[in-house]
Amino acid sequence: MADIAQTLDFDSYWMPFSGNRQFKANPKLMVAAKDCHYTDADGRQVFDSLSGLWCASFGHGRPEIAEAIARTAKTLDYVPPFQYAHPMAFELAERVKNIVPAGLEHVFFTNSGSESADTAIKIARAYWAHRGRPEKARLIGREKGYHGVNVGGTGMGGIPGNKAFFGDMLTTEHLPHTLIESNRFTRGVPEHGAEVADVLEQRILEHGADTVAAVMVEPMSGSAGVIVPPAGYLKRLREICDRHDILLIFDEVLNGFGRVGASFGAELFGVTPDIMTLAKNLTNGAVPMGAVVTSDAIYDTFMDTERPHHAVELAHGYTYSAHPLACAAGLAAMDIYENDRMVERAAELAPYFEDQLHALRGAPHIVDIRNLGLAGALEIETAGEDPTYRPWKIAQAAWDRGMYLRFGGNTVQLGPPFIAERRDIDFMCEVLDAAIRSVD
Ligand code: PXG
Repeated sequence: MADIAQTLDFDSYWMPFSGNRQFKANPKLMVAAKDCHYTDADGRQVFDSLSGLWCASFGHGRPEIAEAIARTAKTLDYVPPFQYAHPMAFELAERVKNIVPAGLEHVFFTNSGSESADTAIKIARAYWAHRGRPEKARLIGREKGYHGVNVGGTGMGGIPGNKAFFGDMLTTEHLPHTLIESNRFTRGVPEHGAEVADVLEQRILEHGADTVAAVMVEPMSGSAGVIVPPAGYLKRLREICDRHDILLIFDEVLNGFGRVGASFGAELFGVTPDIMTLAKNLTNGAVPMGAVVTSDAIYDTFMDTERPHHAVELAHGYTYSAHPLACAAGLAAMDIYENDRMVERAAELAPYFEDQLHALRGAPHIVDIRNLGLAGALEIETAGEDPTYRPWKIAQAAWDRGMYLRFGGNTVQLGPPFIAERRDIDFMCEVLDAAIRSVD
């Protein structure tokens, strides 16, 4: 490490969502990745217990993806996505449409989960405007929700600290989260709490359904520390939205393509939203890409406009929407997803992951263990004033033991690659146990 670290100017790169000062005092540099492991700058093999940031779930360094990217870079580096296109954009859109639940039929490409969240919000509002109801503009999110960091997603997200730093991003309001004390240490889907959804109906009645555009939630909240929706909760949200003619948006950026042990949260919970946002596993993390998938009713509303034939139906898009390299990576990732039965692999490993994770109960400082599919979180008792301190310490201790561990808020989070073996899960839980026990 000393050699590489000494060649780098640590002050020029402002790292995102990072403790820049502590990183630079104790750098964690990765130089290669293959399957479930990173190689760090010291040449150590480091187990990737979060599939990157929940995005390289089919394993790192997939040659099919690398070859598709390289081939495309040589033949079609860039195509303007406004008014022009290339065949891979249509091919990937069709693949995605065929994978998501029936009823979601039209794919709009973005470059990230954050862009997908903002795009979904704009589509929802523009939909009501196209239908002659622009006053249906109010947006409802959920406490502890995470929809990325752009203006719309930050507003819709339910992280209280954001307001203090960034001010009002977008006027929104938030449903209560579904973390309930009596559900602590539940394996998988909690039994209690479907009625928390009823707050939505109260809010709609207070404001008038005529003023509400959409509700946006992650089926399973990831970043907040794997908050699994109680049985029946999402169905109730859907029923309330239907009763009041309000769009339901599922943010499946993190849930999607197998993480929850099914293809999507929508499939697992049997609830189809009007709009679904995607990113992460769509390209297995190899090239940035996101997507927003909508129902026929929404798409047709834009296409059936009375404006001239040549007019733009939705004044929204990015320079890099449907970028050829991203589409190439996405097509290769979708081949792997289907041919290597990624959902089945995640679902087969999930019960073992659940058993091993819950076997940590009894280790010090753990106040809750939550899991769904191949997502898990340990909630850590706060030491002193700062809930983030102990999780950070635990992650440092894991790093010293050869594992990359994600910490956020008062939790540490697990999202192993779907190609992991039982012995990888054993290693992960042994490191977790030792790391937790090493911390005061
Ligand atoms: N929506 C959801 C549900 C997400 O989880 C985003 C949107 C934003 O995606 P982009 O691609 O703009 O970052 C995310 C991102 C964590 C963690 O530790 C989760 C994310 C990102 C970083 C860390 O849980 N999710």
